[in-house]
Amino acid sequence: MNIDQSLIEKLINARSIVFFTGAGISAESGIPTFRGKDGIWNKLKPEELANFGAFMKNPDMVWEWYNHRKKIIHESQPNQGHITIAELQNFFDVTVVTQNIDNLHRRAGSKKIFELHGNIERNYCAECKKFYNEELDFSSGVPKCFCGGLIRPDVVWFGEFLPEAQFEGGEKAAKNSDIFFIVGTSAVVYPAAGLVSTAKQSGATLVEINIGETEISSSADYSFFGKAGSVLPKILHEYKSSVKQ
Ligand code: BV8
Ligand code: ZN
Repeated sequence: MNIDQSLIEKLINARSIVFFTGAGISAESGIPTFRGKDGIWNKLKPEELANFGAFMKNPDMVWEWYNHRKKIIHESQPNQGHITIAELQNFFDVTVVTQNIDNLHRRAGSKKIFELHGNIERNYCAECKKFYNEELDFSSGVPKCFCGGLIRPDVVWFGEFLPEAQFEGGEKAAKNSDIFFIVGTSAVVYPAAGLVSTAKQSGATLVEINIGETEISSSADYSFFGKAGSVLPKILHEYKSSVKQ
């Protein structure tokens, strides 16, 4: 796969770049995506698990599912996709705007991260919003807060508003970006997917990296159809060798 020289030119003149990421960037770390062939949503319906009503109706089942995902995440490592994005901080003002709750961008060394859909490593009381980020004890069922409220994972469920500061931060970054990379997302969940058109309307160059076509392929200026863990290092390599010349 060759990287268009015109994109490398744009990178050489760029100041701030944004990486808008989805489950696809963590696939090579062994974390199942949602809609891929072995995607989570093939087996379980999001409305059955990733929403507040389901949690209040059956908190044990919902926690069983999040603890299962947390175990997979703890047994996984950031891959070359996450690592390359972190390394690009040495050359650009890089902002990560992610839909992933897996904390892998942070573990890879990325500093400026907006988590639109929360983070599985944090928890809070569904009643009084008190945070509980230590390891939770499930020996007597779903853990409760001092106030008696149920403790839930700090993730955004369907029908819930996104954390304002995170979404506004992502929106601002999209508006100020010279190059807006869209990596490993099917871009169907809103309002997150709306950031693609926000960046486009602000004049950013859109670069899609995905193993297949998506909803936004038609509006991308560049589309690289390959694995993020191999395409991103190639782009960094091409950039480095161009700035050296
Ligand atoms: C809300 C956290 C206000 C929990 C998640 C407008 C139009 C239509 C619907 C709506 C709308 N506005 C709101 C809605 C409703 C809903 C929505 O968008 N529904 C969709 C399904 C149509 N949105 C909401 O409910 C949002 N809240 O709007 O609140 C409100 C309030 C009251 C009433 C109404 C509105 C909240 C949405 C957040 C839900 N939480 N996650 C958890 O993780 O458990 S969403 C979750 O699913 C992820 O965070 C992510 O956002 C999404 C999955 O998408 P992707 O990450 O892209 O993953 P996917 O598997 O789909 O795709 C992977 C891609 O990677 C593929 O393209 C594949 O080809 C590619 N790939 C695979 N391997 C690789 C690769 N690419 C590169 N390299 C590889 N190796
Ligand atoms: Zn409480």
